[in-house]
Amino acid sequence: MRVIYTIPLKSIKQLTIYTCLLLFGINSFAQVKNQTSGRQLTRLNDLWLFSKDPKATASYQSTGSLNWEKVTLPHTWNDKDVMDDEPGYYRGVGWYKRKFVTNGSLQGKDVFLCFDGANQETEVYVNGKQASKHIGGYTRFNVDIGKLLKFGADSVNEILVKVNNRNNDDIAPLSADFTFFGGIYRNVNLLVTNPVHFAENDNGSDGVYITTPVVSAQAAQVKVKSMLQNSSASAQKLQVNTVIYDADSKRVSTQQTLVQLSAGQKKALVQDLKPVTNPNLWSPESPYLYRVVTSIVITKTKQVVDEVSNPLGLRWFKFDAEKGFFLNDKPLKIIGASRHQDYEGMGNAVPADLQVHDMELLKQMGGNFVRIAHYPQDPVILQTCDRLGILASVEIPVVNAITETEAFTQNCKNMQLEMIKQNFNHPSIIIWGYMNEVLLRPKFGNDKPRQEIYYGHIRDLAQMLDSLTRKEDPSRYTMIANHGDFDRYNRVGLTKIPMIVGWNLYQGWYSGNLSGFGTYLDRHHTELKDKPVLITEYGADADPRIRTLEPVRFDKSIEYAIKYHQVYLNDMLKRPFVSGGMAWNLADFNSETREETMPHINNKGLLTIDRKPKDTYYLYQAYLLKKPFTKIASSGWTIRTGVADSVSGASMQPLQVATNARSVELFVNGKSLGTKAPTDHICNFQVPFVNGENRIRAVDAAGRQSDEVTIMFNLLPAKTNSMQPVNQLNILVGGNRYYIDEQLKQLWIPDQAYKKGEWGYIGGQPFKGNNNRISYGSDKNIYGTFNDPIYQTQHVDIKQYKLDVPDGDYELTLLFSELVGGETKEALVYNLDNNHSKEQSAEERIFNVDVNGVPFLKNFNIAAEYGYTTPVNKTIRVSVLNGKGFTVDFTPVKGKPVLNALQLRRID
Ligand code: GCB
Repeated sequence: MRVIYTIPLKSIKQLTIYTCLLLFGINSFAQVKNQTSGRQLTRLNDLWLFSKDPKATASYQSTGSLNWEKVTLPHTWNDKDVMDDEPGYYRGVGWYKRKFVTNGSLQGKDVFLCFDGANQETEVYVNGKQASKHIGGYTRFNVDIGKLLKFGADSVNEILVKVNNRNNDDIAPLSADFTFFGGIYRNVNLLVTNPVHFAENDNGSDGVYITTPVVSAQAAQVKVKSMLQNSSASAQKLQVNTVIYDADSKRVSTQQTLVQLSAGQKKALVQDLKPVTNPNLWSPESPYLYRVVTSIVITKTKQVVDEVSNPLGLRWFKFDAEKGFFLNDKPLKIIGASRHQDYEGMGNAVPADLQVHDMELLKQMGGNFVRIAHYPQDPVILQTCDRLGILASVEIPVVNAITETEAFTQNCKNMQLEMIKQNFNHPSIIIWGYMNEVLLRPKFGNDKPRQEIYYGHIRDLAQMLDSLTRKEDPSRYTMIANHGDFDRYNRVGLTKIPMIVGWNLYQGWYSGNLSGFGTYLDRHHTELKDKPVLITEYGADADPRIRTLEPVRFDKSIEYAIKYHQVYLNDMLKRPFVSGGMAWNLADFNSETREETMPHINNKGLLTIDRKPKDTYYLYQAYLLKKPFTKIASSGWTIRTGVADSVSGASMQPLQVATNARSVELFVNGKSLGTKAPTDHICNFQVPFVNGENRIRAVDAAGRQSDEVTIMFNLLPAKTNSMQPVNQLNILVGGNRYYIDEQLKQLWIPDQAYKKGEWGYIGGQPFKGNNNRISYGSDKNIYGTFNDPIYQTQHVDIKQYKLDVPDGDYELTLLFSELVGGETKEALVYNLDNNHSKEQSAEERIFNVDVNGVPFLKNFNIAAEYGYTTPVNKTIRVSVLNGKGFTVDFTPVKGKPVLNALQLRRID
């Protein structure tokens, strides 16, 4: 594992190094490993030029004519186009180039460009000659450029990199619910070594592999395997020194071994170190790290020619099919989340600090595990896991399907090897994975014999990857993550091959109901008795802008998501055979093909895509944290509206408090509402909201933890036709949810059937899209708005809308969007009971709208005038007189009239 050190410019010697770095054009953040170690590793992220102009697909020869823009790495070319309404994003070639000035000091050195990740096919050219080609977007690769460089005084070299993120059937992933952002989206480093060094060409690793064959509370055996390389023209007598330092930099074990390497030879050396006695064990509560420093010394001159440093965590673990997971002989329920690597507005090109912060947020949530899914991620993730004590699994991106070619198999094999070798020394890793939901929508559905052959290829690939993994690293477990089709995975044999079966389960979301989750777990326990199990995914969309008093499956409300996670957590926690589970996902992430309430974003995250905690995150804190925790879970819902009770004058609405205390007392504007004990870590209070400010304070039983929030309440009079003016009403017609428009700070409220003295629809029924999981509304992208949920619900066949409001001048806006028809889009593969392929037939819809008897919209045809799933707002100014309020009449000309939302504003 490679570590980059910052060295203060103390001595003249170091100044020389710094000068030399400036010559390379390396920015002021450049960091350098102490030169006595013999290697220099410096960041090379600045001063790149990038081109993706139409000629960008051209060959190397024609890159001279491209239009170049200045960029700094990490960089992706898809940060913007994945968010527009145009389906698809650029998947093709992008070129990067950079000048690289050398002086004589590099002569005789080995020089490598180290790419932490570029998606996904990368060719590197130096001074016009191809230096390498790498396949796969998620692992590191080192390119030996030394032989292609010019070394004269101030020689200018040109590095040119061609990156291609096109679809390539021979490279995983083929399809997935995430975006395949293109570019050099991780750091690039320049590595300069002496000719004798730890091998850089062993699958992108740093050439040192540490194992701990036996660890107990009394002693830990440590074995270090080093890949040594002599690229000089003469034989070398060497000494390899390995030292284990404890966290106080005290040497706790050392080993010196003499080795001889002939010219050009590469050799593996294994050192068995003297056991570390009474080791400080590594665990989530106490992530104690030793360091293993391995150096190569020329015997004759005593010169240290190379040195690498790796973390060492001493721990042992096991998965048991009956009793779950054990770390250092103690049972430990694994609870955490999966993580994708992108961030709002940045795509996958995310600075290290933000990535580290993700792991900190996982730790602060009380999580002890991260599933790094569906692909290996930036090196800082695992470094942070080691440091914070977060256990981890990593996997290669074989997602949804495979290609039955030799090339696909070989690429998978290389990815698996790279993943294992590059991350081998992280104590946080306990599992290597290699497939996710690979039988989701198996190919050849109409040709069963052919499908059996396909299954056979999947089985062979799984077997090959599993055997390879066990051979490369017998100290860890292997895992496949399956979707919830027990019989299919069993029949194909994928539940037998890995050491752990992972299930991605969505009962109560994509299919079935919440009680199906526990039933599924018990089925595993009965039928796969000997297989340890992890719930590798579970989750529900949670749009913090959507709230409801009546949560139902697929309403995307936070309230449903809380209910969902409570059930899943309870079911996992009470079953010892379930080793643990990982919520899908730590944070919302980009998935370009998704529509729903936040187009292009999968919002199952416990955090938003810019990493703000959702109430579900607080729920996890309440379940997992040992220290006292109390948080008002409805804290994101700070603007509310409701109708006043005619007796009390206030409006009763629920408010949730997440806690790990025995009880919580709630105060509203200083007055106690009493104390409540939580159910599944949530206290449900009914709060009598008054108009204006409601200062809410929750205090735990012991008075140790409290939380406060101020909720602005817009109290509607019990009767809207009372003399009290109604300044504004925003109604989501055909829906049962509240929607917070964050930009305008406005709240949209659920619809109701007309009640005298209030408002509501007359006739018709809520629109229901053509899939079984959705209770009302549509999940289609509404073009050109961020407020999709305003237009995604609709009342169909509506006869009238009445609003009984006092006399006055008003602006009435009727909001429409044609939700039926338009292009047939492919169903999202995960929606297993959704069949979008049968798009509801779009019969022509033409209707008239009259407001208080005056024609407003005549022969209104939304689709013809505006197109499908497009927001349409129609505003009319009306003076209400004689206590008549509003009557909006909808008269069909053809088909059924609709209304999606309604806004009333008083303007006098
Ligand atoms: C899954 C997939 C994951 C999706 C997730 C979802 O089963 O493994 O890639 O993002 O479901 O949210 O649909």
